[in-house]
Amino acid sequence: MRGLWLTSVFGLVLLLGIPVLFVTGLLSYAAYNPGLSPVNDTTPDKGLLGFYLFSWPTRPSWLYRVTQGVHVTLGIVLVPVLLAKLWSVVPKLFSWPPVRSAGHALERLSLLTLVGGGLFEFATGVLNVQLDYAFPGSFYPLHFYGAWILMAAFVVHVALRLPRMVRSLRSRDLRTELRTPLSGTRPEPPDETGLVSPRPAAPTMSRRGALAMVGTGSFALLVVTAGQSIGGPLRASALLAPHGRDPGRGPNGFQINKTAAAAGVRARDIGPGWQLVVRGASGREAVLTRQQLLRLPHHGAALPIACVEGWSTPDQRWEGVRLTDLAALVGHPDRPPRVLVESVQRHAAFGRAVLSARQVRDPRSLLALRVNGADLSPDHGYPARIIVPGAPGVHNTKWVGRLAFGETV
Ligand SMILES: Nc1nc2c(c(=O)[nH]1)N[C@H]1C(S)=C(S)[C@@H](COP(=O)(O)O)O[C@H]1N2
Ligand SMILES: [Mo]
Repeated sequence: MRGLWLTSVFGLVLLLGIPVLFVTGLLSYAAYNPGLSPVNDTTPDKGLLGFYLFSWPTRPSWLYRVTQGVHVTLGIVLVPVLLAKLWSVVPKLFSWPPVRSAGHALERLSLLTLVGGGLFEFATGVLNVQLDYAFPGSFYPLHFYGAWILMAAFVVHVALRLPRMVRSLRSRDLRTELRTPLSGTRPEPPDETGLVSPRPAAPTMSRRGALAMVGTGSFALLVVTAGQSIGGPLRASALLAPHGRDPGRGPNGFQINKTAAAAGVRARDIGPGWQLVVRGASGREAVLTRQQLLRLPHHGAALPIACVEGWSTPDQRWEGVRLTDLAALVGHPDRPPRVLVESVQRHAAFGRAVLSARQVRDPRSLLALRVNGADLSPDHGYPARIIVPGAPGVHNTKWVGRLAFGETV
């Protein structure tokens, strides 16, 4: 079966899919607002590679749900295609002699980068989702730099191979191929690419069989993955969801990233003695108990939680105090600046975040005290948590202890 046509079909799918992964991945990094503060920057020393960064918008509120849902779902769905593509060119990877000329050496090097970079990006992405941040902190730079290296090799590869791919796709008719059973399957004529075996054995599978096998693999992965982002009844089929398929019932019955226990939040940190410290840029401070917070004007917002891991919740009905109202308490009556949010687990990996002025000023950005008509559960951030439209889940800090407007870290 091996030959340029089959390689080109898998190649075409990756040619369409990998740029989508690249763009949604870069968007994910932009969504962290890394330019705002080192607190947000999971990839320090990005240098020139951060040229495209922009302030992440708050509209539409499902923005990160979609970009990151697509990134993770598509990445997982493309795994069988990537493996099939590599299988289809395996003879080339071991061709002998390994280097014939300087030009050939360069080409081999770009292929090594392409294959290595591809395997690396897919492996780190899947491991990060499934092993619950297997490499805390270091995942982001690895995946980010790896993406740029992969894309450089990808662009070179496409530039070199696109004409050949187009020619080969035209050389066989897809519909005819899909009607050809095993008994009618013949090897492609040997060509200069060397993909076709010089002495092909009798086929054990048709080309349509190979396409069906890979397609079924991708479809199966889609079925066990997409539900974690789409939600509703589909969530039950999301067997690969890293945080379980059944988040329980009731107002707080939606996905939990880290439980209070897992985050090391102790009962006394969030008990009756809990207080919120709000600080303004001029140094003005307000200290509020939960009772006092509950007496401030309350507002509602229907917003999702969307995690970098690809899962998300449908809109939840949050209630709490507007960030603009809290800013007004400490000397920012209008146009409040950015805010540093610190949870009671201040020194933990996701215990702090800086929100942009644009995020603070959105009337739907809340310090939420209640969700779906009930108090927040400890695992969802009781006594109070941040909820910001359009932002990645990690910026929706739970167990908030301090808000410092205008503070730069
Ligand atoms: N203090 C604190 N807040 C946190 C986290 C954390 O580990 N500690 N995890 C964040 C991440 S990564 C996500 S996706 C959301 C998940 O919110 P949920 O568990 O209520 O769904 O909380 C965010 N807030
Ligand atoms: Mo997350």
